[in-house]
Amino acid sequence: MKRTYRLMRAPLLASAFLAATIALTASAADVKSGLKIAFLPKQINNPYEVIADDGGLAAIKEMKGEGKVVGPSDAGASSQVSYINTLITQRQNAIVIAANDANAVVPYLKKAMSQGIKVVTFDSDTAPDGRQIFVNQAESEAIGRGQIQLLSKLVGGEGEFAILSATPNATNQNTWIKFMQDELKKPEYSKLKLVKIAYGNDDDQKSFVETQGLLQAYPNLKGIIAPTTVGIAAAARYIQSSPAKGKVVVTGLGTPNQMRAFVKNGTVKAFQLWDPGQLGYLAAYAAANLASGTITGKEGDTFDAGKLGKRTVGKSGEVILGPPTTFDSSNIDNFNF
Ligand code: RAM
Repeated sequence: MKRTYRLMRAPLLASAFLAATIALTASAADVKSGLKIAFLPKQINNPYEVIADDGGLAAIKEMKGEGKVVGPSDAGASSQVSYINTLITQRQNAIVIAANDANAVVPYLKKAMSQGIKVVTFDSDTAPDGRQIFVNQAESEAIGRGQIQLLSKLVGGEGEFAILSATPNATNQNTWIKFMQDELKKPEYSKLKLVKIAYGNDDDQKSFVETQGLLQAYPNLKGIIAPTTVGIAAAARYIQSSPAKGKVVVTGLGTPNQMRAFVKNGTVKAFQLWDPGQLGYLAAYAAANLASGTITGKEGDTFDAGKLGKRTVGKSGEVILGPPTTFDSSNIDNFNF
């Protein structure tokens, strides 16, 4: 009995050792079927999150898993906690979360991981100890700097501008804003002045009212960067029927489908994004590979992400989808999301 035990344990220990020290390479065939994978977006009714979650569900279906989406109706810091607890009780194999706060959810995600549930963040990360992999839409630095470069082009390199962000605690927006502020230090932007960072909380009405407030408080405002799909659509809607139309530039991150009308009627000239559906799809593949034990989330691990091909885990467990696209009247009709 004892001998048998030893014989069985040895390869197990050896493979655990290998997993901890050597990057793993997985192919599509290695993913288990029947995995229970739950998506937990920032907020359930945000059109961006819906597209991302649908991409995730499509991937889970391809892998013959059981996918579902649960989540709060507001993007508040701790609004996701009770959902995480329920997913733990339900013994999901993996949780894929767009975190509303870098820290508030971490103790609960740690509890999930301690029970063998794999955790992937996507869209908005937690502190690194809250997850095994972060699937990032693009390099955060490139997104942040790119937003200032685009605004500068649109306003002719000078003038006052404001940022209309999501919630004050959103990890993704805060990271991008940090890089925007750094980009602004370059001499070529010396005539651009950031006058205010406002928060619309990824709530359409609040974002609309905040836009109105910005225009009242800063009569010389030349531009608004809203690095949130909810914010940019609300800002554009306010501006299209205000005297600021044609005078105040609205740019940021938006979905082509939500922004199309504003581009066609001249309220918005250009904005950026990636394909949120592909983001959710990639996150589901990362989660399924973790849950199948084909990767551990270590730098250099590679896995097959279906139609997105082979992907590699980078530093701090980060997997990157790809560079963002800039949309304007010349290309917006080529995109349908
Ligand atoms: C909003 C959310 C999301 C962000 C996009 C750009 O929908 O804040 O987290 O990635 O905008």
